[in-house]
Amino acid sequence: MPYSSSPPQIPTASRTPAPSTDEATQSIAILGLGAIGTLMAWHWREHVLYGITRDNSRCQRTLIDQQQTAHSLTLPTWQHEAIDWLVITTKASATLEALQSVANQLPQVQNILLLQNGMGQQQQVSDWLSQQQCSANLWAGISTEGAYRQNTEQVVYAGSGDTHIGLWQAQHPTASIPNGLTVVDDIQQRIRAKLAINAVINPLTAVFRCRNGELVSHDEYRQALKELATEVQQCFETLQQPLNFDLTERSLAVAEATAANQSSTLQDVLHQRPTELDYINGYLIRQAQQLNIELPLNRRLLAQLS
Ligand code: NAD
Ligand code: KPL
Repeated sequence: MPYSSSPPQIPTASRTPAPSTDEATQSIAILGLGAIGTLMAWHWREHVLYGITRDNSRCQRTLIDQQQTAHSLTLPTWQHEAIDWLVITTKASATLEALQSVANQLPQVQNILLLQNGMGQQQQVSDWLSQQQCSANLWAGISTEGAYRQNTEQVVYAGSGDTHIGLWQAQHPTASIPNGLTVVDDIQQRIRAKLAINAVINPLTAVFRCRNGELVSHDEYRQALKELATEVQQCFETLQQPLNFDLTERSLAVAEATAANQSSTLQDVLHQRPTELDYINGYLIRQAQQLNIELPLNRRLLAQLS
């Protein structure tokens, strides 16, 4: 049983830079024990783990793996222990508030990783950390893993994928990296590429209440996809951050490859939860606005889904 119910002692050695190897035991606190947070806790079950919930309640979760086996996870609450990684897996909009809720403990943190979709929250956090003169390294990551919450405590591992992380500001990483994460030196470009695809597929599937594949097979939806992808592609060019692929083709390919999926935005809408579109299309609208550029299709979709 890899988890203990009382906080384990952190060996002093974990505070000094360790060689970059998957085998090194890390101390990791997870802030946001929803679908992805619980899945990562399970991947990292051999490390020293802590959880953080809104009400400081015990972090008791069950992960149902792809063989339908249920794994019970109990993470002690992170208090003032020194940790190698603070990993934030809240929705994008909750990021800064969640981090601020542990502001007093940040001197104990070596690395902060934001593992989320969307953009805007990373720079908000980076600016706030600078104001606080916090010395922790800020990392950002994106994942193609799939998990969903069956209820507050049960998470289902729906599909395995890759998780890439990189330092938010270009520096040389010196940290030891937990298993399952691949370090890249172009994380901002990768996040932008994912955001571009999400900006096309997610609002359209939510507005049309359709599965991803229907954006390809249904003529009217495919036309809407082409028009939105063109607007998003041009937006990135105007921002002088051109995508290095054709967004219409890539969006059609991703929609086809994930044909049976309900996008995360459609799931949020169907469950009457707030969507992350303000950190996807909303982010693009705000960036474009700074250059006096309008994104009418993005704006209309956002208004329809608000
Ligand atoms: P989720 O809603 O299941 O989990 C978020 C968790 O954060 C919830 O348990 C919530 O209670 C908690 N939280 C919010 N504010 C908090 C606070 N202040 N303190 C402590 N806990 C707090 O969401 P999710 O599906 O896990 O998604 C998280 C992020 O990961 C999103 O950006 C999403 O787009 C991204 N993502 C999810 C998946 C997936 O398959 N679920 C895949 C890739 C990326
Ligand atoms: O990331 C996704 C999401 O649903 O948020 C896609 C790629 C659209 C797959 O469903």
